[in-house]
Amino acid sequence: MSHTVNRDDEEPEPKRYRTLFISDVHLGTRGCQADLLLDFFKHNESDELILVGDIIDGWRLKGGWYWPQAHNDVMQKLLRKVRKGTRVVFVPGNHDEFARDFVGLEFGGVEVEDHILHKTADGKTFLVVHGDQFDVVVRHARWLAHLGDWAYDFAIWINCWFNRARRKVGLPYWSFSQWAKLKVKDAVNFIGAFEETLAAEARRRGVDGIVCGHIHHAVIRDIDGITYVNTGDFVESCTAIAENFDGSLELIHWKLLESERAPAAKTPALPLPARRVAAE
Ligand SMILES: [Mn+2]
Repeated sequence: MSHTVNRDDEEPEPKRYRTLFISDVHLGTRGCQADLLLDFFKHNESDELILVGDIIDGWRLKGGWYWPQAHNDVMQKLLRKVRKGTRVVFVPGNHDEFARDFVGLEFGGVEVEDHILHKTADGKTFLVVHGDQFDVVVRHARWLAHLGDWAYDFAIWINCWFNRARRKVGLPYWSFSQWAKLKVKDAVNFIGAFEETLAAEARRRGVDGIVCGHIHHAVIRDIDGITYVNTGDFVESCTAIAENFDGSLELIHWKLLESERAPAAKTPALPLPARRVAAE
């Protein structure tokens, strides 16, 4: 028997999950870590892949074309996943808001949805939504609470149309993180307010938890009985959320894993990526 050396054998089998959630890739911008994302896709597979918004940065593309080969490779990889049997769902965010016009349609087998309800293997229901829809609510949470449901719904409506109008006239997305000016105390307050607002939305809809992105701050935490899950981003922290086949969720730091994989790495285990609220 001959033993041919197949180059592919050098790579370990990809790890398989029931579901993978990623968001805030920002393809089309220089900050996008497309190479790390391709590396992540090479080592991780899933029955379902949910893209939780801001995958393509349509706002930045207006200001100048930046689309290197690696960004193309990510798109090709996503389409190849569909062909190989992965269910890929795209839930647009504010930066790829143009895709919201195509909700309910399919592109290359990728399903576009405004939001989805994801049922885990252990029977929990999660609302999956990018999260930008709640920026105005987050900012005005304190007095909105006194006005009741109509004000809350109105704030979400205003948020949607205000930013749609800004995009039409070529203005950048009004972002809460810019408003917060990245001061540590404000950023911490903002993250907390965002997390609480989205957990409240999950409670309002009677589901067990929420999966979102938008603020580039990955975490899995319990907020008064609601499981709040944020996928983070592939700009600086390079994080993803995985659902195992038993329904349990885990946060993957891909930069961290890559450094651990490199046998020649002299640096000790990296600390967790700096927690910053990036350009949302
Ligand atoms: Mn966003």
